[in-house]
Amino acid sequence: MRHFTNVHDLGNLKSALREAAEIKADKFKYDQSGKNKTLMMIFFNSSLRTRLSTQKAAMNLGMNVMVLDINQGAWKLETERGVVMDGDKPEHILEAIPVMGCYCDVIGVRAFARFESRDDDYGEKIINQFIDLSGRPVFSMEAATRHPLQSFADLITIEEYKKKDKPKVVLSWAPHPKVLPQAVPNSFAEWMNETDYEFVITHPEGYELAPQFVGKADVEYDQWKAFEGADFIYAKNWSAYSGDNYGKILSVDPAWTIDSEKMAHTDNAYFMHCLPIRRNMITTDDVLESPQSIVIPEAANREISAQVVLKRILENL
Ligand code: AN0
Ligand code: CP
Repeated sequence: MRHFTNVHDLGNLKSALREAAEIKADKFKYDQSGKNKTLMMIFFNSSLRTRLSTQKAAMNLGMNVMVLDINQGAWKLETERGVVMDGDKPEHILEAIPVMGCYCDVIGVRAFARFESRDDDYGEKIINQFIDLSGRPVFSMEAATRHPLQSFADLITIEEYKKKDKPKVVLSWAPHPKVLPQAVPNSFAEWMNETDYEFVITHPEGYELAPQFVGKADVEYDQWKAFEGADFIYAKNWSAYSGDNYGKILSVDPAWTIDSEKMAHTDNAYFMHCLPIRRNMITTDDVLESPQSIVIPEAANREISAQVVLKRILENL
């Protein structure tokens, strides 16, 4: 594998899951494969899990790691070509990317949707420039439209906890006070569409995801109905995708908050969320603290998904 930005880059998911289980059983089995190789992690946005789990995964493989927070210590980067650079940005991304490529062997990039232009976001303008200009393998640590390391960890987690061959998995929108990208739900849907699970998406009207991500999922506007018989509830907020509403908050209706009454409507479902989560907005304290909440093992699997991805990139260097 050279680049990793979406589910298709990983190839056969069953063999990726087998590799994940192998790595989980012995994280240090391949501790020489990254010797004298350097990972550069570039963050345009904040992170707790991605930063720590990806760095840990790289260390498990014997890699060296450098972390750069653009906006905190690096020069602010201009991203538009043709701009007269007389403002607050001293460096252009067109020089910065090839320079960064000089100092490392693999590049991870976190660059969220900027909500200035839906075409730019859905064209993955930033991460594609890294792919085109760095000369290095590039992987997504959440780009504008997807968060594949998260979705891979989510799939590993569902496989570990499922009690049926084909569980019912429900992606549920929930309220949030700030504008959030569609990357996590898009990506989760993209990965679920590659499984044979029963997959349902529930959200208020107006929050439809892009059709290429919805795929063959059932969309159910009644959250209570969607929860019936569910084995996994995957909660997430996102802002609107459609038309003129792109990047807008259309609802903060607390009726969509996931509480224990709603969870009781499921088939004793596990509760999942990528974190960070706002308590008593997305879900209540008691759901998050219940034995059915698997948000911590889900986060722990981020180390495993990152390690499979890095191992495969190293094998192809
Ligand atoms: C981000 C998002 O919703 O995409 C990152 C989640 C992993 N969340 C926030 O910005 C709070
Ligand atoms: N889930 C996730 O990617 O968390 P961070 O934003 O903290 O990295």
